[in-house]
Amino acid sequence: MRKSIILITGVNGEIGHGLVRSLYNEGITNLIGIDLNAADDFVTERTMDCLVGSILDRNLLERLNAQYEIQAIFHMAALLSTRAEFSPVIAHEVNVDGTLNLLDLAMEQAQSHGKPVQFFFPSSIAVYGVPSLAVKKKVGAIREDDYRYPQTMYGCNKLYCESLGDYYGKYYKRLSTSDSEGLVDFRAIRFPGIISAHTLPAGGTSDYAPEMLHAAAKGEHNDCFVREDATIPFMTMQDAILAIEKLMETPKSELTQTVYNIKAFNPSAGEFLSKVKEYFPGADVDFVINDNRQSIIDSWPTDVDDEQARKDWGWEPIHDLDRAFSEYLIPEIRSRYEHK
Ligand code: AKB
Repeated sequence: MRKSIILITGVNGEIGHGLVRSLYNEGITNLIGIDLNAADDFVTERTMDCLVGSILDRNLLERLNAQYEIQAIFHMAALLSTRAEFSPVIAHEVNVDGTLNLLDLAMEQAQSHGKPVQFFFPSSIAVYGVPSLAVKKKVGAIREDDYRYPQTMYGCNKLYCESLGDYYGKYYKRLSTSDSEGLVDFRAIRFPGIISAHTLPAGGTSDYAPEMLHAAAKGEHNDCFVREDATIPFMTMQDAILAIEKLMETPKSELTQTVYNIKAFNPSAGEFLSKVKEYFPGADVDFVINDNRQSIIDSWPTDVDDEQARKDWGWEPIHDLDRAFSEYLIPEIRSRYEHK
């Protein structure tokens, strides 16, 4: 009998860490991780096994396929938006081909054990592209179907993979005689920028907010690469994990979409800095604008409409901006750096 497991790709990354922390605390012990880098002690102590390797390595995925019965895949591995702009072809390989490999693994597994495999895909506000700052200011909270004109390789990859997931879930090989509908139970959330108290992001464009906060907590200088009025939605890592778990627990019959917006708060970079200064009055931050990264932020919406997530699966964030700082970021970040 193959052992039943839950697979997390990109397990050593920010959301991977958050997921491992939360699933382990809930008593889930059959987690298998994959990451390009060896997992750190936090992750290895909370997982059954962590494989070092690439999601592009079909032999590695084939070994997983043979060895385990996969119940669910949380596919977190990706090259984020800033990094992807430096290596668009590699980004496409990792973000699209890698996702295709995992969707295929999910389908093979579901066909072999005869039960649907749940597949979680973290999409992003990067799928949106608003044409100008004037439009960005005017449109306010945008719905899932609006402004899907991504201006980054990462955004293009995420948008396309949402469609791939839909294809695997609903239309896979529709000309064949065997019925595969529903075997891959694909669900996706378009995340805003995520702020964790425990980890720092790498290679994203929303990184300016968490970088500012962590630098202040460490007493270090920070150059913020966007203007003070730059505004996109954010949420805490705790809320991001809550959302993933809530969406994945919801019976499929209650979901009217495969892809959902969610949001929590959307301060400008200047408002975020003011909040940081309430707790770290000495925060040493200069606004040193990187025009290229700024233009990516300008193409992302100020706000998103998450009405459908609220209706279908009861989405509601724990943290608004004030509570994010007072209840999560500040207590945890202080204890993190005090213990270093
Ligand atoms: C990035 O900045 O690339 C990500 C995202 C918004 O998806 N954090």
